[in-house]
Amino acid sequence: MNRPGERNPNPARGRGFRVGAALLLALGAAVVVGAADDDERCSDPAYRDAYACHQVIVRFAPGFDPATLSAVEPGVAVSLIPQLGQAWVVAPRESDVDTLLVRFAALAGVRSVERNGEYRAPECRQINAPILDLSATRSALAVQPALVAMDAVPEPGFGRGVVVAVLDTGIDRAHPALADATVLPGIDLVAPGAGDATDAGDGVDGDGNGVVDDGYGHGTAVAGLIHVLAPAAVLLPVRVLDDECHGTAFAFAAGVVGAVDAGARIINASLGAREPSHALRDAMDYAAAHGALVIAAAGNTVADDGDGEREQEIQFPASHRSALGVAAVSSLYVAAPTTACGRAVKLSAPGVDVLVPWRGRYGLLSGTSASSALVSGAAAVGLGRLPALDRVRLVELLRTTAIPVDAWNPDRAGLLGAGVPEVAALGGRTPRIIVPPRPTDRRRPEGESGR
Ligand SMILES: [Ca+2]
Ligand SMILES: [Ca+2]
Repeated sequence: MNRPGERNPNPARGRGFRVGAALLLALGAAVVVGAADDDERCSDPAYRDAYACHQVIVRFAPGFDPATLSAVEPGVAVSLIPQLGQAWVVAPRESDVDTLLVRFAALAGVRSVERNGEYRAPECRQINAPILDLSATRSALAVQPALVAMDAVPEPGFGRGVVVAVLDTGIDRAHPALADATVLPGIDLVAPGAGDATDAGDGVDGDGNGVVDDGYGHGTAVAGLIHVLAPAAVLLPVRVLDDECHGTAFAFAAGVVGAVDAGARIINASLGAREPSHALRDAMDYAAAHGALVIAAAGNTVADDGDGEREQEIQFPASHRSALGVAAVSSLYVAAPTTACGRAVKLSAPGVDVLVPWRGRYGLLSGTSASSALVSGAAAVGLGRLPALDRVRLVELLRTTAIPVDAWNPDRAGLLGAGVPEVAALGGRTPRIIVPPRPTDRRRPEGESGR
């Protein structure tokens, strides 16, 4: 797929919680009058936190000629995801995006239009980067409390034959923790054309939040956790987040499609957005239809809803019905204070002070990104042993063998999924942590097919 070299024309992007993002979603032909200057809207940090400025996604039906989009507005750059029937339109700065949305939506063959949403790793929303642990070594990764909690004693052959895509900031292949890992060249959707999915910072505070390269290292940390559990799994880096942890719905959708087409059976998404988008639902449906399982961080979002109650929303795509959404618990199975949780969560995994590869060394990462990565590693162990499992049966295996955690979390019973993956069981070994039978797990979620 081709895409413009142009990045977000407004580099000064802010941070902060998304407010009212839902109101701006799903713009259609009947919505929005008044030509608000897009630059003005983009000066609002809450807006920039939800959407990439001057960018639109158009979903179209088969037979639609994307060249029509360029004809509507001179100067737009159009990139395509042909598999999904989606176009990414980057408008010139002077374009009025509201009007553009209305005009695109009116074209014959256009199914829907939307602004291109922002995606991030949840840790980057909070700027709780890992704490560097200078004393840690590579061998400590495999014997840390998080792995003990998962009953994981990694074996060199675990995960053999399984391609795990890491949708993130890229992977630093040179990190000692990945020295024996098979890492494919990968897909770069941040700087397309460069073909470089390496995780690296540029030394520039690209989003102007006062932290230089706040995203750099995240993908390597995630990849390191997958690799330590499933050393024989093949890692596919898909760079959808830049070194300031910013990504977009379109890049994410393209990343999912690219990962599926490259043969990934497991797609780790330690990232998300508050609001779903049509573009991303298409991508999730594509992954499900091709038998790939998207394992996603539930999110670390904790917001005060005004009356002192904490509201913890599950981010998208973890909330999607075909995804395996993962919440964070401690290595003693107690829910992490900042984890999002809820009925849409299917599993939990350690996500408090998890030792990860971090910027050439090692660090302690807290957040559902770590939890998602550990579940992806566990899933690779199960799939490596039982490659004939389809997506739904793999989830079923992970859930039925999981170590239940509700007893440690009476106030969140039913909100942390089936519990923490039992890696020994997934690898065909005798579990050391005995799991009681869970008859209710035999029911499949509504709407799931047998693929
Ligand atoms: Ca920054
Ligand atoms: Ca940077």
